Amino acid sequence: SINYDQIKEAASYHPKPQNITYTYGTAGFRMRADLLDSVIFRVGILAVLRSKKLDSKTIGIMITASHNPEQDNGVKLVDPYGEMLEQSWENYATQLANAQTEDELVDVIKQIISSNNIDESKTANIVYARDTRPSGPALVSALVDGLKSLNAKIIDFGIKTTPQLHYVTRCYNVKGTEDDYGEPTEEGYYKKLSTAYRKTVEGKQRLTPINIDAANGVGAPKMRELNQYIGNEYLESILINDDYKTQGKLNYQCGADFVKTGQKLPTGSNIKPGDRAASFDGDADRIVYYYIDEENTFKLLDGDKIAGLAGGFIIDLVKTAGLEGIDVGVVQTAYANGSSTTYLEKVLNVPVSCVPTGVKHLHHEAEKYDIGVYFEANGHGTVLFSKKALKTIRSAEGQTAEQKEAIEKLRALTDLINQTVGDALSDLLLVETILTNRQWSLKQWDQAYTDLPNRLVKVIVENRHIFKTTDAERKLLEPVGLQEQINELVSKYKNGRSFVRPSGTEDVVRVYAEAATREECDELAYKVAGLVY
Ligand code: NG1
Ligand code: ZN
Repeated sequence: SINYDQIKEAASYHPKPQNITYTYGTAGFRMRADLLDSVIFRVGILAVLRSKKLDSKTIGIMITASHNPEQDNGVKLVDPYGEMLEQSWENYATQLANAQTEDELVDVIKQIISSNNIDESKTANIVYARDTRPSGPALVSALVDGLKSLNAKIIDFGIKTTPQLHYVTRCYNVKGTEDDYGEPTEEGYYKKLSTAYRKTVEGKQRLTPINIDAANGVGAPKMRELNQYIGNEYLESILINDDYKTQGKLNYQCGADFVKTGQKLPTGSNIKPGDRAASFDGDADRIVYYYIDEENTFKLLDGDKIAGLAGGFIIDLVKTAGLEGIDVGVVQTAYANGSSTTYLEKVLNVPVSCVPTGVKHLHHEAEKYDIGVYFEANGHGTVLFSKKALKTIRSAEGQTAEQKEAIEKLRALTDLINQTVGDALSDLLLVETILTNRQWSLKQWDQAYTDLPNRLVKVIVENRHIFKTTDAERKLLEPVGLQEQINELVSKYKNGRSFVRPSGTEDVVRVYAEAATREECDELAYKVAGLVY
């Protein structure tokens, strides 16, 4: 069982800095790496308690700060099936991180144990990974000190993408059961995805090369590796911004967040009209596509476009396969472009739910459908197949050749798609599969609908916590009266929509606006920002 002196001794090497309050937010802890040593040590402790609480199930820990600048880092816990840490435990993370002294730390640990009836004698199993950030190794050693202070059984999964860590965590926990998810190894991941990909494109004409901006992050070596398993005859990719070894380059003027936010090409890209391109973010859990048209205009195919593409393809397959009992739904956030929602509801005729920002909200909502497609506009998303859907797809036989083929494709998709979390590599293969099957260019895909001009601005305010939202963050409850002022502004614009919410990852308030034209949209965004400021 637990040796508290051992914990105190280990903790004394990882003291909490004075005058700082940590918060476990939508993306775990995330900030300048030099402030994270004590936090990571304590996250190790929390993971051990979580594993003990869940009967020794393996808990995952990912050290990354995604698309943030290179000097930042972060950490988050992954629950046994690859989901984000259960929300009620986020508080414990925050309490552990903020315990000032070793004695306080021990008190918090004891409280967590007693309020959850944790059996101290249970073994704790942990798997961890990190991205390519230079601060990674030092933070890993703080983590290991935390894990060892509670005698956990530890697996070092090395440098990986965030979705690979989610994948392996699930694999460990369901191995040999009816929910088996594949081999709990990096190789198992590549084999599963590549085999499924080859099945879905077999016999189809290969598309032109896909230019991939890997944000100079971990996605670069991992995409290379994956492509070797797939084979060039099935997928031709050209990597740029693949220098993950030179300091200062990670996410710098490149990557999915840079492209989506700036609505422009990443540094180093020299694509021409007709070329196909995509960007990953720094830990390869987001992807956006783009091209330039004949007029040399930059055209973005973001998470909303991917949701439309994937939703449409899956609905067609389900219909063709004759699996009428399976319902398909799409989950979005308030940041989804209004045109995408209209397209999904009116053209594809799928139910669309809107939930608050943050993957855990999207994920849980998507679980309510037999097949739930969820994407954030920024390119983070995936598709979930319920147990019922999996069973139906696996056991269906089909009468005609057409039905059989559709069933085979659906089956392959359940392996191709990383259902634990949004995954740039897996999502790239999903998009490539659909475009190959449809023989569509990016322009043809883009023609489904035209995005309404939109603008996202950050406003720095004295205290963002006074902003309280409702209706999936689309309306403000507080400060009282502000929503009425926003409504009045919005009503003056054709196709106008705007909302205000406090960020969960940065100390800012975000203002989003869309309207019929670029000028009107920008004007609306700045006027609403003016109300907030
Ligand atoms: P916040 O900072 O709460 O807006 C941002 C993204 C989310 C999500 C999280 C986690 C936008 C507008 N917000 O959240 O979509 O990705 O970070 O990384 O893109
Ligand atoms: Zn990311």
